Amino acid sequence: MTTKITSSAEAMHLEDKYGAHNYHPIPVVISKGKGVKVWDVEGKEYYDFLSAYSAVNQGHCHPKIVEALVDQASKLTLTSRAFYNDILGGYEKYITDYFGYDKVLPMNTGVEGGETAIKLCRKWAYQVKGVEENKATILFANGNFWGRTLAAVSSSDDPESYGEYGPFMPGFQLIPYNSLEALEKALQNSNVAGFMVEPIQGEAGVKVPDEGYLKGAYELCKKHNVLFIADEVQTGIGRTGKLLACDYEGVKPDILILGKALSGGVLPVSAVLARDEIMMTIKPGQHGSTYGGNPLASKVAMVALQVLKDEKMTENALKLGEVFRDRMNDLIQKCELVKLVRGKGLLNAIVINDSEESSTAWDICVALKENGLLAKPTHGNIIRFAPPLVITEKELHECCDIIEKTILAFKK
Ligand code: IF1
Repeated sequence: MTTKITSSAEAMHLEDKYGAHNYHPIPVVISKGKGVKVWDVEGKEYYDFLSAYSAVNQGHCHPKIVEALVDQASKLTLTSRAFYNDILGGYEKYITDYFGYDKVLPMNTGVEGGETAIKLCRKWAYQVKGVEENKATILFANGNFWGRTLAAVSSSDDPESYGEYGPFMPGFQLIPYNSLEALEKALQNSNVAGFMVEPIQGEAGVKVPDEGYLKGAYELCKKHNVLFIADEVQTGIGRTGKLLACDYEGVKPDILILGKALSGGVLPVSAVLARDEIMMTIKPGQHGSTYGGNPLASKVAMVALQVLKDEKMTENALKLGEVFRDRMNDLIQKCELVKLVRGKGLLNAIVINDSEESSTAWDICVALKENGLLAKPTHGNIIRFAPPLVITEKELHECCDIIEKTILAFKK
């Protein structure tokens, strides 16, 4: 028999007792979501300013996405790739047209997208670039985050991520983020096959590189015959006020990784997009996944991308991002506790004026929760604010009022 949860305390107790302790959640138990709002077990209403780490860009339980899910779920959910299905091809055409690539390789989670991109890049290095076998190097930036697999933690410089998980994957090299000099230096090695980078570093605390960095990095990669791989798992799908964050600099990645909001938060769907020269290096049997490209995910992803366009969510993120940062800059004038606000579109963070080790950012998030707004600290003293892109200007102002009131009243 399953347990029916009747209180938040009971739900938290069960997770604590029977679940691995690999997370430390804000103490709120969500049982319902709609658009920009969620409700806890007791019925208290909150604005969601995390959006499941930007997976719910289209808003919780978007009616058209849920309709597609339910409709397809009652017809066909999974065939594996041992057989064709009648949805996948249409989805592949749709998403490659949407983003302007020759081909897509469908996977499930964001980290699998990253793994796929690296495997593609290595194949390309050996077959097309002509790197000697087992010599290919992939460059990553310090502060990167692309998931939890052994390859992903092998490229991490955060001890929280990689500690005690060794031995690690060879052939990876870290360089400073936002430094074209460091990239150019690393590119002197002719075994470098790719540079994988987040256009804005999410986990590192919404770090926005200098204007011109992405374009410069792309051009350096071109000059040295190296693939520019963009991890847009968090920044993509309208979040930063453009369809892709790379669009700000007119950069078209050689390999593009998408995840999270590709399904509008309904189920794990990721995708790797590339041109034929790269994608065709992987032959039948050389990569795949049981669920990748399943008809349920394919249908959901098409609708999730369609509603983003139809409802102009990207444009809304661009416009309301300005409003949000203006409001936070006003707040900075009024209080000592907030040092700065940074971000693009509706991917923003405030930096709290305190040491990285203090619990201030966490305590502010708990106070925000009490006042009806959910957010989560990242890297010590930074709070990320990333509401669903369907938020209205009026709602955003209401949320900024909550943030302002909470922070002005905050006592350590
Ligand atoms: C956790 C952060 C966000 C990502 C980028 C790939 C992936 C992610 C740029 C992997 C995943 C997550 C996963 C989640 C926390 C989280 C996160 F706080 F760590 F930084 F979003 F901001 N590329 N990000 O941000 O995607 O395999 O998870 O689908 O691991 O606890 P995934």
